[in-house]
This record gives sequence, C-alpha cells and structure tokens, in this order.
Amino acid sequence: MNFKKNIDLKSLKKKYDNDGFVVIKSFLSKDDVNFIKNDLKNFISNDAKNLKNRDINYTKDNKINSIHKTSNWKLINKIQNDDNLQKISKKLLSEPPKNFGAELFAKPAKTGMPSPIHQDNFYWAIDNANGLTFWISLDNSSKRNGGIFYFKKTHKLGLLQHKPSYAPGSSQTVKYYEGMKLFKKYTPDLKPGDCIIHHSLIVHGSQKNISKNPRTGLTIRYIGKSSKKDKNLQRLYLSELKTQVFSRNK
Ligand SMILES: O=C(O)CCC(=O)C(=O)O
Repeated sequence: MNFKKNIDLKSLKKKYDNDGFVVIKSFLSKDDVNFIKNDLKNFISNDAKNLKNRDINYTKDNKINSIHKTSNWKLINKIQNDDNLQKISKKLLSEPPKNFGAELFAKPAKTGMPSPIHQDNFYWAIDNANGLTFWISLDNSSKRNGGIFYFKKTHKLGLLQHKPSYAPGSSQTVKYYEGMKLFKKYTPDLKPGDCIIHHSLIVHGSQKNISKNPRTGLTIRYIGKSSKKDKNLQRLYLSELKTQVFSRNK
C-alpha cells in the first residue's frame, strides 16, 4: 500500500487548522483502491457477516450500510500503522498519534442511508478533542450519490449540543441545525483514492444515496498521544446510544 508521499505538510496543516478539513487528491492509486476493495470482500464474507447490533448496519434491502468494528480486518490494522499516515497525523495533531480505530461507510446504491450532521467528538468523547479522520474514498463521491459534506470552520465552535437522530450508525445529530446556516457548506467531489482529513469537531454529514452508484468511504482515525477519554462525555453518549439500540431491537 503506497500512500502519496511528498505532501507539503506545512500547507496541509494550515488548511486543516483553518477549515477543519483538507482534501488530498490521489492519496492512493487505483490499484491500491482495488486491492482494498477485494480485501474488503474477504473481510465481509469471513468476519463482518458475524457482527451484530451497533457494530454493523444494514439498509432496508439488506445490504451493508456501515461497519463500526474492523479490529479483525488485518489489512486495516496494517494501514493504520503506515508510516506516512502516522507522519501526517503527527503534524496535524501537533504530537505523536495514537490509533483510534477504523470504520466503513459503504452507503450502497439506491438505498444507502444518510449520516445526520454531527461532530465526531460527541461520539469519541476525547477530553481535548485532538483527533482526526482520514476519510478515504473507494468510489466516486459527490452530491449525486450522498457524498460527505462539511460546514467549513465549525471545528472552531467547540463541542456543540447533540440530540438523538435515530439513524443507525450515526445515532447523534447537532441539536441546533439552524446555526449551521452561518457556515459555508462544502461537498468535495472525490474520485477513488482521494482522501479528506477532518478534525473531530468539524460538523459534517451525508445524504442518503438514491443514485445507481455506491459511495464507499473508509475511515482511519487517530487521536493525540496525550488525549484521554472524558468519562462524563462518554457516559452521555453511551446512554443515548443504548436507548436507540434498544428501540431498534424491540
Ligand atoms: O461517510 C459518511 O457518510 C459519514 C462519515 C462520518 O460521519 C465520519 O467519517 O465521521
């Protein structure tokens, strides 16, 4: 797996700090994307099929919409420790990174479900919110097929209040949607292998996918070495989640 090298880290950080996210075009080659996609098929047939409850979500026509537990996916564990990803994370986090898991947002054609707008740190509950996500596009992704969108600079607002969304795999949403009208909404147009790195406080989400093309995004996440779980925030999120998972399984 060869992630793009020779990235100007100084300007990457400037953009990340300024907007709360930054796009890297052709971060992976087409061959590497195909390699990941094939490996994903094996992971799904060998492991992911056995996942349950909050670890996996299906669309109404029984396709995988998202996977939230990837610890048995060997390739992802390897990617997470890639020197280049670690180096970029260190620069953006301003300290050595700690791995913080990975997820798959498969959003299949026709029935892929939305992710209501949220800040990742409401879920992650990190005390200093110093965390980031590499969102790697495995398909084309745009407004046409439920592409991920951002409200620019909202990472500067700190942690906002959230409320239950009842959306499987994206259980929380920003409480006061109106406030987002003050910020510029941006939906990157991505090709397979392009990547976005986003801050754990940037408000983002995606619409459902009613197009005939899937929109798969693989996320690899890091937090700063000194970051810790905030027990109160974590308790708040977990109790919200428990109620929603319970109501889903009734
Ligand atoms: O891929 C999506 O549509 C949502 C992804 C997301 O919310 C995330 O990476 O934090």
